[in-house]
Amino acid sequence: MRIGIVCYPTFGGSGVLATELGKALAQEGHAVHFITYQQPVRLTEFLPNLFYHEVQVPTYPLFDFPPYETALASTMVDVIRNHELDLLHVHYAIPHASAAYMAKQILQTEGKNIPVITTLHGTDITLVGRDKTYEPVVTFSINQSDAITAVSENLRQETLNHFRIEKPIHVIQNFVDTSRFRRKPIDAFRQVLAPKGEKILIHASNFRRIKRIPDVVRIFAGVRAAMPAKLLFIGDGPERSTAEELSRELGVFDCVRFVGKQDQIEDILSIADLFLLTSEYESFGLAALEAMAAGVPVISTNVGGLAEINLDGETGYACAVGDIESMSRHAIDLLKDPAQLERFRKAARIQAARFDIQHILPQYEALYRMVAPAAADQ
Ligand code: GMT
Repeated sequence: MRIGIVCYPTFGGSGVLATELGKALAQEGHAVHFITYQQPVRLTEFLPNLFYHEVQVPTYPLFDFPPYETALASTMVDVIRNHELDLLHVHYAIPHASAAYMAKQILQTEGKNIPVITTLHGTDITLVGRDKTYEPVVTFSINQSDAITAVSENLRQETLNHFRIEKPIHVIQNFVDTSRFRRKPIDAFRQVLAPKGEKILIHASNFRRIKRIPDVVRIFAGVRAAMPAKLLFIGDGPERSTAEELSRELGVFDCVRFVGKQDQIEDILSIADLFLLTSEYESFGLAALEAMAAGVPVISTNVGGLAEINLDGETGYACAVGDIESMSRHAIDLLKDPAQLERFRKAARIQAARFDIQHILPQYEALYRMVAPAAADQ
């Protein structure tokens, strides 16, 4: 099939998932066209049937806010016309679902029906989408989609609780490629970061408030008081300076490394002993799943879709939001017991395998066949 994928190109989970999906679809022989304003961060390899169309947003002195959504809808129309796309799969409702609706309407005047699938990822529903400023457009454009998916059962429920959705929401959970995300023998790298055999804890995110970054630092300070340990922060964002300040205040700054945004996160995860995810909410928690695939147990909160992936007492521990004491204690107990840590590692890997891309990709393909049966028959 010829598939258009619209996503945010940045380090957020929805963009990562959309890009990995597009790459996997292209490997299956579909022609995949990414439409967004910048090359997606994980779109690094060349495949003959993988295309990238950059949305240009011309500026004009009149515009305080250049109209990205209009430019995006126009680019969608252009790509659909010129490449005869069979369907459009948009990730993150705002503003992708409404731009897709606009593109669909324009093409309908030319007698072309382009099916639109909207995948809801999280904050488009739980935070931003619920804001009164956006809610009517979000509700309308989700309902106008030919199919709707949510990345976890929890997000499906959240959507139904807060929006008047008139269509079924299909749950297609996020996935990981376990052949890529796995434990790799890169001890030399570990040696550089933790030369004295210190335990390595990792947090990866976009450092937004919802991630409760100070909790990560406090948990680490608890661990550091009990044993030699290092904390690696992967990613960047608004709470980074808070993390730096707090780690100075708690006297652990020398043991904390900020490694910034990383493309090869699978290599870094390979040296980790524990992954920390302290969010106030996660619709899914893709970063935790990727860590588990690399055999890293997860200490997380037990909110949203996290409970669907991190099995408390088996693949890690899932605690109440803000319960720093329990999270530190679990981390210390696990790190002090190599046999138990090994059991958790294996369980994490087994659990991640349930979300392997091989199981999830066919679910998207089945949905594509449902919304565009004629194209699927070709
Ligand atoms: O807030 C983020 O972490 C980024 C955001 C996004 O849309 O880029 O992530 C959301 O989508 C991810 C992929 O489906 C999920 O794994 C994250 O849990 C979700 N974030 C939240 O719900 C806060």
